[in-house]
Amino acid sequence: MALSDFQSKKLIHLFRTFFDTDHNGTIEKSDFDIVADKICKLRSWEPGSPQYGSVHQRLDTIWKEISAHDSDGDGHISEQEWLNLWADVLAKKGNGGGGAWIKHYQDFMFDAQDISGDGSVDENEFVTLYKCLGIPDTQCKDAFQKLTNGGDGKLTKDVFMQRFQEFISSDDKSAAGNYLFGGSL
Ligand SMILES: [Ca+2]
Ligand SMILES: [Ca+2]
Repeated sequence: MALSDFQSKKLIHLFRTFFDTDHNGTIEKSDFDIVADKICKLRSWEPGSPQYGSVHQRLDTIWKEISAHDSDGDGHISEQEWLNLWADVLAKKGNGGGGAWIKHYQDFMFDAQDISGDGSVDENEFVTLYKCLGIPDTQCKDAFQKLTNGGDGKLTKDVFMQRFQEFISSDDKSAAGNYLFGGSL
């Protein structure tokens, strides 16, 4: 199915902000290494620790799964390849589905946000991770307020998954999930 302009805009925001971390216009393995290093540094996980190994291994798996969509085989995912990937995902699976890598990415992002490991994400945890990944402070706080409909709540995994679906598939400009990746859209 064809993506709407609004869906494309959100997915390009995700591409540019969370995936193309070196901002060279394409996604490649080194972008994932940058994210892994940032998260390990934030959490003080040293090379050789199980947590360091796990972060790198999980992101490595996600990159391998995403790189299956590198249609021209140049080792990079371009913005067009990224949009084709999502059009394909949404066409095949409907609004409730996703490729294997999407589930892996959802689990990874939720775990990365849930710093205390209690199964839900509070504003401080959300802002801490997103700031580390380069989202401005006020934008992180604003996004968390939107995601939790007012902000004193916590983001549970169920709500996170619901917001993720809204982010990728909703054409409703007022959907809370539009803010999942900190975007001012
Ligand atoms: Ca890149
Ligand atoms: Ca490519």
